[in-house]
Amino acid sequence: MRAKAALLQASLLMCGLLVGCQKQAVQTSQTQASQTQNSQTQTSQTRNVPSGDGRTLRIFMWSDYIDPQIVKDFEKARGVRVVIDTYESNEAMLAKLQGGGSSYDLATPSNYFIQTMLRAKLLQPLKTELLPNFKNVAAGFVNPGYDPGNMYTVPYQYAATGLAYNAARYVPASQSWSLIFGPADTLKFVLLDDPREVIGAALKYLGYSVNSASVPQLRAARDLLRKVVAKRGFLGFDGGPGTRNRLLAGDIDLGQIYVGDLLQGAAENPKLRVFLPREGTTISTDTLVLLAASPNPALAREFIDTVLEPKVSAAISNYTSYGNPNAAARRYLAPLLRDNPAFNPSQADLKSGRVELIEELPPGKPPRLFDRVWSELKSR
Ligand code: SPD
Repeated sequence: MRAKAALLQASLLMCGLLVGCQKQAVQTSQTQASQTQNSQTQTSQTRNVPSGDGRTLRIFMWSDYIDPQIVKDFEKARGVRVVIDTYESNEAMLAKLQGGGSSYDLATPSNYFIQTMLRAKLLQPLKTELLPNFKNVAAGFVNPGYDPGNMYTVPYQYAATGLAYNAARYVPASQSWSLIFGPADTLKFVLLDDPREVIGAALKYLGYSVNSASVPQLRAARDLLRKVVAKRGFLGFDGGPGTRNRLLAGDIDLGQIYVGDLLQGAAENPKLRVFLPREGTTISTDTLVLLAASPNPALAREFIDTVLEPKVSAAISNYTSYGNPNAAARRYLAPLLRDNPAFNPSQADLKSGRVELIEELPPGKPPRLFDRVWSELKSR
């Protein structure tokens, strides 16, 4: 009973720390977009919202991010078709949506992209009064700093970012970013294809906030990363599932990865391990949003409300191994996920900022510097 109460308390605290407490500033620039992968479905998108047939729902989401059975059940229950295209980064998602040429109903951006998408007029109000299951969202995820009043988002899943290895190939001697950011060049490794994660990890390693807007601190992170990407052992940038597959194949010693993507693979191979480096790391919440160009907003809301059902929400997290922001779903979550410290960072780590929520950067010079640093690293 006491253990249960402690778990609940920890979850509530984590929830509170995961929504951010400040109103989000407006970001004026975007990191350079990478190419969207795995996109198979494209239809024409015009400035006028196309009207759909109400029978096909198109979702643009992070890869490996939903239990396919949930999708099949929804299709069967509603007599509709669900088409899912995937992306590996917020930047790729934004670039595709801004470029037009698609008619998605829903997407799953991270918390720190919401204000950017709003400014780009990509979102429409969700109207939570039309979502009876919104009541299941854990209190700490309601009315978040990145979307006051949950006008445009419901929380979908969350995860911290860690360093992963395949213990059958290599076991690190420490749990530190210095394994890849230090001077040694003996390990093969990849970094996430995600500017906020890569620059954020460097900032953390240097003792700064992942949300630092200090030009000298960002320059220090840039100088460090220049050396890191010049190492012989650096094998490039990759998405979460790509990194997991490279670890499974034994191609790399270490990979920066969203914890959920690694834990998904650990079910297949228990030698896959992940840790949160001692210098600190990032955490972020992905959301479900209704796109302004949605041809089928009614069907899209039905899907969102289904995802908010306790058993459905838990089934998704049990499949993906990502954190779950649905209070009513907790009792259905796999105990293994609830107990993994990399999955559930401790209260102390969240409070101290060792595990820090990525927030949108304030407008102006630092985001532009951020963009330049990322462009340079990618074009090395
Ligand atoms: N395969 C699912 C990946 C989900 C990643 N979450 C976003 C983290 C953004 N920093």
